[in-house]
Amino acid sequence: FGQIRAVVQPGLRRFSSSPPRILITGGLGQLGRGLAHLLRSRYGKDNVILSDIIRPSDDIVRAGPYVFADVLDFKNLQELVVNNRVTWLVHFSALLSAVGEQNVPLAVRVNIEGLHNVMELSKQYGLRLFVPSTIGAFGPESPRNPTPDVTVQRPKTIYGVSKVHAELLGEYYHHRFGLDFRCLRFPGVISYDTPPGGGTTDYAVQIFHDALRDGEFRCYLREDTRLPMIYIEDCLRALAEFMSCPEGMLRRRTYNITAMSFTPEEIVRSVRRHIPDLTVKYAPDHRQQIADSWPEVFDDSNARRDWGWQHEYDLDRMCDIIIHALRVTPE
Ligand code: AKB
Repeated sequence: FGQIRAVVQPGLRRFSSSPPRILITGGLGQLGRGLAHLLRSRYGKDNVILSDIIRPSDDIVRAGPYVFADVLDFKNLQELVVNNRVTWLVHFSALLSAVGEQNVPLAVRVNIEGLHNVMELSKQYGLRLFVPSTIGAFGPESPRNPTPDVTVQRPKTIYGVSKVHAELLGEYYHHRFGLDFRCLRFPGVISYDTPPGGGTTDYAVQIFHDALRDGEFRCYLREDTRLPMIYIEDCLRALAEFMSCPEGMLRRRTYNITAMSFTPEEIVRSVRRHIPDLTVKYAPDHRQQIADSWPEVFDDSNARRDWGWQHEYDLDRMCDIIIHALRVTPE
């Protein structure tokens, strides 16, 4: 009976066994703080440790445990896992698609060597390991509309190559050593209070800030570039649901998930319902070539069937919420 205890803190679900102890790497990127908030509400504040190599602000420290963790330093990670009795690891550290192309050696180190460290550590300590993958794990030879879970993957960015490597290595460690590896391929994630870090889909975040501040938006993709997208709330809920899913429900270790697919022209139309005078200029740059090699529509039917994935936000609903929130609390 030693393991069996009920958690009675207000607002928490009751557990028949101990809640997980979760470490999030790369925690000060676009997703970490929101995920920590969500998981802390489910599993208790002190059971979720946010980590990064960045000096945290006061509100990050106030929100719950925050530690320094360099994913390139195995011993540092090992010490954190041991000292904090970590049982789940969410590995967010990575250079995204556009920024990865600007510094390939760094992307190789962070995205590939960093992954090797967390993978090995998760194997040694029996952790449940979540690694996000991406629409960027596909390339021009993949079917683009729709793109299924299993198909040709020949990405043309170092980011995409590193994510295919993560998917394959994780699946191999699962098959060979029984590692509880879980991976969701995310589309472009849209948030308004945490900036994305150098991706190709970032225009769909930037538009809200530029439209409200200047009434002008310069888009680095062509107006007809269709890409799969998801609102951050849906993305984080998907991750939390997938991580808490009983093993028996999973029929694969890597799933596509998505909520919508739109073009710059379509998001502009949706934003103009609130800001009719918005002016837009299209000036495609190097990111156009990356976007042109990615899926237009993602097939996530396996996730919907196997573990009940369902999105809640479509384009208009997401735009309504973001514009309202940014008007109430301007930057
Ligand atoms: C990027 O644009 O690089 C990311 C992604 C789709 O993985 N947002």
